[in-house]
Amino acid sequence: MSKQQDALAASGYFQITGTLVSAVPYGSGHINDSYCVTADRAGTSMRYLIQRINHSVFKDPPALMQNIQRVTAHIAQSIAHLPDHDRRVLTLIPAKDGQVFHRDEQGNYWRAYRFIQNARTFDAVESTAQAFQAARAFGRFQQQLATLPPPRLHDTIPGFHHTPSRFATFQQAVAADVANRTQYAKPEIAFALAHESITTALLGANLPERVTHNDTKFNNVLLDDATGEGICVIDLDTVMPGLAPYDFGDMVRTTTSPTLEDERDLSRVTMQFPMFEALVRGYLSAAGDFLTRAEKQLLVTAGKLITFEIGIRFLTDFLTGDTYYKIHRPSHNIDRCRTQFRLIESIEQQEEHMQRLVESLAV
Ligand code: ADP
Ligand code: GN1
Ligand code: MG
Repeated sequence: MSKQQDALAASGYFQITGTLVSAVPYGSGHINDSYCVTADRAGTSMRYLIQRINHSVFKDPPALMQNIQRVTAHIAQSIAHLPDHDRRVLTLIPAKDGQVFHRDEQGNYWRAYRFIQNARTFDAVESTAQAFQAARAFGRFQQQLATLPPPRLHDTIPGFHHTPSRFATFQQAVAADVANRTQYAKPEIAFALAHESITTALLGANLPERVTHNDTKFNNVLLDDATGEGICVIDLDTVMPGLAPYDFGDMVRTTTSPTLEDERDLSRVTMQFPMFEALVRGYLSAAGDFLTRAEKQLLVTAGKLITFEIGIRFLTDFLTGDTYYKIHRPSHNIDRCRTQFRLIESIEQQEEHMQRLVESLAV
């Protein structure tokens, strides 16, 4: 069976009424497999978002699904009074046996969401209005989850944003050189080694633990087609306890340059100040009230730090033979790494200006 047939077969185990018609690969994520599934219900076409969870990355899919179930239910309850509330949070569709996932015969875990209509994601930012909206949506998401009742969420990937551990793994990859590729990445390895001091900038700051998203890429928020509003935060596998500035940092990484994450023309990769300003304004418009002064002071540092963290993760994957991220060409991971490192240089050139802006807005 092809992967699409697997997805269609898995869809049959969920509480979807009508006749299943097709499953089409969807989105541009690097880890899970996503499909838009269409079902015909009495002549009306209904869409669903079906995903296969990558269980070599997420080791405990039932725990992960329990997190998602709690998080989506909590947000749904808090916005039940709003018009359009069912487009403002993901809604899981239970399996026919009542569970929130389906496990197939090959041991794969699947889940299904209601499809949110009239909204879409973008891989690259096009306007400051989009940047503002994305940041506001991620800020609102943190704010909504500030009231999540105990117990603590599961760590779906332990040490996910423990940057010093990521750095140690990178150093081990250089030393082992299992794929014999260090020869092709000398300038990138040198850049990473020269920037080691960034790795402790947030962990050493004694910040409060919060419920955070941890993968706040620009393409993980749906923007409403009609109004442009950041309507729904998606891709919830990494929602777990974390530090708030990391979420802001990944917005800086993915929502300030006009380029894609894997742009090969590095002269086009640049931290655009107006985009950064829109991110700060959007994020603080939703999260400004609960963030501490220390968290706000670290927003610029977080942008640089997370760009570095993801850069060394791409570099590590290149050096170890492309085992983690999906790649679409042989040099994909080193291309992605170079883009991140170029963005860090651009941030470093504007860091003082960025910090002054944050100081002026973070009252
Ligand atoms: P990945 O881990 O592959 O990035 P995502 O959860 O981000 O998976 O979903 C992939 C893409 O599918 C998103 O970029 C978005 O365009 C779309 N998507 C995800 N969930 C929904 C949904 N419930 N309704 C409509 N589109 C969705
Ligand atoms: C992965 O699954 P996706 O594509 O949203 C990765 C993130 C990285 C991102 C880089 C679980 O996210 O940590 O920031 O790629 N997710 C995981 O694009 O490792
Ligand atoms: Mg995604």
